[in-house]
Order: sequence, then structure tokens, then C-alpha cells
Amino acid sequence: MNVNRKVLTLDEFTLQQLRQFPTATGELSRLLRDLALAAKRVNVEVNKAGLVDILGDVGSVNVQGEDVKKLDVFANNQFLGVLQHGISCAGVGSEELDEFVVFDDELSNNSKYIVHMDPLDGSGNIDVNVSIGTIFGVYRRVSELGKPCTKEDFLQPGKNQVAAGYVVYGSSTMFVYATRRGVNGFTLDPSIGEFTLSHPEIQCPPTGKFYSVNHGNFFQYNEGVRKYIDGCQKKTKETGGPYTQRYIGSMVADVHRNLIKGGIFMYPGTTDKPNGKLRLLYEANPFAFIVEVAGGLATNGADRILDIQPTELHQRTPLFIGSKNMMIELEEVAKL
Ligand code: P6P
Repeated sequence: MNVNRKVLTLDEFTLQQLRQFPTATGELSRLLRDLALAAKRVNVEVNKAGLVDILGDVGSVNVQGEDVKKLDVFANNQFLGVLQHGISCAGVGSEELDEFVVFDDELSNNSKYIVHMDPLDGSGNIDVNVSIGTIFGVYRRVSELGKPCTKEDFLQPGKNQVAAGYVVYGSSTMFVYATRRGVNGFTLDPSIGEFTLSHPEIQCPPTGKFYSVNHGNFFQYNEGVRKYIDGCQKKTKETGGPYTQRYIGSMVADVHRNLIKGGIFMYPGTTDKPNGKLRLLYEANPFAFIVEVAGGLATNGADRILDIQPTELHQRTPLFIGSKNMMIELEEVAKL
């Protein structure tokens, strides 16, 4: 008897995908379940951040030189904990840690994946109750199984990702992940404590109405980018009117909105920061993978983000990402 289960949990969904590949080991499903478990634990703390002393700085700064919020540290510990004690991950590159972490135990050394992640992105917004998020990218190791993972495992181009995703801790808590087979979104159902399929087969609309950029840096952008931003504020042949500017300073929330509704997110290089602010490995690459699978595009202004060969763990990149037609328009106008 075929039970018609309309509302699949994340675990049921990944197992359903697994059943379509009899040779699959289930390791990726277990990895996604581990990430979702940590996300649920982080979600509990995010939701009560205003009530307990988990706000504010821990008095230290991370490798980016940014004040480390207590929730950043908590989130990093939660994700590393489940990944280290799971059996699907050999090591992690984290925004919170100077160097990548090698788990180096027998089971982990036999795991075929490594993970890059930003455990809590947008943490500057924690104290003012603006949506924040987690970002991750999953790579198959290139080093020999049975031994500790190596630097080469962590310095692969984004096109090598086997999966990527994010969690947005917002009006609801969503877990969105992509494999080459598609992008699917799961909303946390507090009544059962499970992420449940709410946004199947997400497609990025080819044209949207939102453009997202920090206007405060306008006069630091190059001429082509300034010309495109000017154009966003004028009538356009496609939209018949100006685009709407939406930018909340939390990448996960901004890119999530544009992925669902259509739009373009830009963090260009500036005269002060020619490589921009966002990090290639655990911000640009995961979202570039997700948005491309959903039908959008992502570049650094010259090259496809996913083609960039990384040279160091925390390197930054300019980022232009979103609806295909808007990205093409950007390229035409800005001659990027
Ligand atoms: P700015 C948050 O600190 C973050 O890394 C992203 O989440 C966000 O998109 C960006 O920085 C905002 O940077 O310079 O516009 O405040």
C-alpha cells in the first residue's frame, strides 16, 4: 500500500532521494541530518537571544577582525560538535576558526565529505532581532580515505560542491539545501521538532523586482556598478518601473528573499576593499551553487563564482548573484 505522505520531513525526503540511488551510502543524508540537528539547537538560542545573557560580545574578535558574539561561538560549537561526532564528515572550514579543523579519528578519516560553513552569518544583527543565518557547502574529499583530510580537500572550486544550503532564522526557521538534482526548502514545525518540506523544487524567477546593495558604499563602487545601480532606480524595459531596493545587511535573508521572489544581490568590491567583504568558501560558493541550481547566476563581476580556484580559507570576493535576466542586464550595463 502506498501511503500518500504529503508533508515529508527532511529525513524522509533525503531517504526518499537516497532510495532512487541504490548504490548511495546514505552518508550525505546523515550529514544533512546532523546539520539540521545543530540548526535546531541554534534556533532555540536565537529565539531566546533577547532573554538570556547570550547577546553581546564575548570580548574577542574572529579571524575577520569582527567582534565575536556569544551566539557565534555557540553556533560554531554546535555545528562542529554534531559533525565531529557524526560519521559523515572528515573536517570543517569555519568562518569562526583561523584554520580548517581535521577530526582525525578512524570513523571521520573514513568519511568522504568535508564541510565549509559560516555557523552564524549576519551576527551583527543578533542584538536588533533581524533575521540571521547559517551557510554551508559540502565537498567530496580529494585526499585518500582512511587518512586525515588535507588542505587540498578545503581548497576546491565551488563547482565541486555536492551539496550546499543555508538556514534562515527568521519569522520561521527554514533549512534550504541544494544538490545537482534541485533546491528544496524545509520549514521547522515546532509541534514535532522537524524540518518539513514547504518549498519543493525552488526555482529563482528569471526576473525580479528587488535589488540588494549597500548604497552607503555607492561612491566607492566602480563606474559600471554605479551605472547599473542608477538604472535600477529608473524605468527598465522589463519591469516598466524602478526596481525596489531591499537590503537588511544579513546575506542569508537578502539572498533567500531574492531566490524565492526574484532579484539581485550585490556586494561589489570598493576602493577600500577591492575584493569586497564576503568570503568565497563559506558565503559566495554555497549560495552560488544553490542559485545556479535554481536557474540563477553568480559572478565576481568577471568570472563565475563556482570556477574560482581558492588559495586560502578566508579569502574574500566581490559577489553579484541572483535572477538570470537581471545578472545578464548587470553584465551588459556594467560591462563587468
Ligand atoms: P555591510 C553580515 O556581517 C555580512 O557578512 C552579510 O551577512 C551581509 O550581507 C553583509 O555582511 C553586510 O555588510 O558592509 O553592507 O554592512
